[in-house]
Amino acid sequence: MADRTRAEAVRRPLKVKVVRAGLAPAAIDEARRRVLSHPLVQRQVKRGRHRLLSLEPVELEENKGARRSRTPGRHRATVFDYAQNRALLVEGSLGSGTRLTVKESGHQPRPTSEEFEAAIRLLARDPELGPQIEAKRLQPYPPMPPLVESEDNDAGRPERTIAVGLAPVGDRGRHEIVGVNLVRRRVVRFERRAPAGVLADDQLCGIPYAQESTTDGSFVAGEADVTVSRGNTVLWRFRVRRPAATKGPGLSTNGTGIELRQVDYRGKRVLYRAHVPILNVKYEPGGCGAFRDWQNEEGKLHAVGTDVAPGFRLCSTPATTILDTGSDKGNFLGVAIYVEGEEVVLVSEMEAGWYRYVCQWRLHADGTIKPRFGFSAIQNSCVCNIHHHHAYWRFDFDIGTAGNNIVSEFNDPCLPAHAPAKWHQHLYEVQRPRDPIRSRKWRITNSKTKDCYELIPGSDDGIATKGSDWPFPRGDVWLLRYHPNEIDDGIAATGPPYAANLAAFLNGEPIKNQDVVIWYGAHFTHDVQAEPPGVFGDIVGPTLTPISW
Ligand SMILES: [Cu+2]
Repeated sequence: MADRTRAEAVRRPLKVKVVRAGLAPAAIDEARRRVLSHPLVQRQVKRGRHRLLSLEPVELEENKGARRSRTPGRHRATVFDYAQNRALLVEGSLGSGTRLTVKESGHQPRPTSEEFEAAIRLLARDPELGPQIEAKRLQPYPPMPPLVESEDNDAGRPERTIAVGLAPVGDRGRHEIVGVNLVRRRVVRFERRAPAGVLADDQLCGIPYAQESTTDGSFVAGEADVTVSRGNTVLWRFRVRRPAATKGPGLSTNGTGIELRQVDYRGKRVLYRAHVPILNVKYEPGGCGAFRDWQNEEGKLHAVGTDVAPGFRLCSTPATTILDTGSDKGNFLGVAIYVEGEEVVLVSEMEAGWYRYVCQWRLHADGTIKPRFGFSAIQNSCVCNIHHHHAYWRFDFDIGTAGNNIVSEFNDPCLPAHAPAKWHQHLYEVQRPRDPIRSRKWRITNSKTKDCYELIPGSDDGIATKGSDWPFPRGDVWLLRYHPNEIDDGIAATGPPYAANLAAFLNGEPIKNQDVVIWYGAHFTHDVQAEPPGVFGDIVGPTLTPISW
């Protein structure tokens, strides 16, 4: 077998086929137009200032029995009514706009690029800041967090106030983060030059901001079916979503990066779904505070190739990101796919305020999957301070079938309770620390077929309890029973809270011969000022590899 595989490798290159799937982007655009002009919505906003912030398909509950997911028929739109400082949640059918329901909400959704632009237009009229922006002494940039608590708070709840960073260009301006209250159309400034929990001082660290467009955090349809083959042998088959198509009702709270579904290797199911639903960052005391990030706002990477489906580019050479080039510039929003040696690589770049994230999946011809997450930033004051990034992958393993999966753990030296055995099975839900001293790793096995994948921690993935920000990271590995409503912890990116609440899923359920989900947290301590020349962040992640297949 090994010899044959090697011979195949020499003979033929990997072939990648990408076919558009799921919703057409036009269906979303059409529904957006219908919502804004609908009489019910118009009646609510009464010609006051308002804006459509987002429109997302309502995803149907996962059906593991179905061969392919069904296309959603309904949407939820969020319209912001500035006159009354409230959000309107508009639900309806994607096909026709006849029956809409409108609910109001005091929740402040994440701002869009359009709102950020509107905030900059208001800043231009500010007598002190306007001329400095006009003269390019100050460069506006999207900071963290994206919304600030406004001081205008007569109604006892925050008014919609967009955070705008103003970075000095050269040594002619003074760094500041301001709020722009879109309800009162007023600039909010802070004594410390920045809202609580962040910094805007003279020191800036990170890569210069390229001011390029992003997918804005709004839903952009982009799904595809990917087949990787060599000769007549299909090695990989899976469904993939671009990051901009991963946030919405039934999908996830903040997006999940590049999401893989129904991943089959050599005709057998490995994973039902694999993604990064939780991402956060915590600063050392005296730096900045903590943030919950989002994983659906695509930023530009550099990719040369053919656009094979909306949001998917099949590349002739490896795509490059900010981690490779140290440049915030790019030419493509979406998922770049390319072959590198024996691996097919899927990669996207994402933005959350000043953070830059890289999401990558590397699928080897031998069945190995390397999920990767990278961390970088454009210029700001917070990242001059040491901080800790945490990415939490959710691996919904369905080895062969959804059920009949078992999880065992390896320790060498063995655990006293299991001596002399190096392997032991986990019967109930549990949170497990990584333990490189014992070379700890896990196997997910189908108890009937004995097909098996191993989850091997990455050497740079950190240990939650050893980090100086413990207990913020909460843990390393969670072995859980599958539940369709446990896709993420439901905490919106605007926070608080910021820490991952996976403990909510941990209630002692049996996991033996069940449908098992493994959450894997990687912890990366980022010291931007200590990065040697040519290093622009770092990338982490575990290895998933077939043992018996
Ligand atoms: Cu960082």
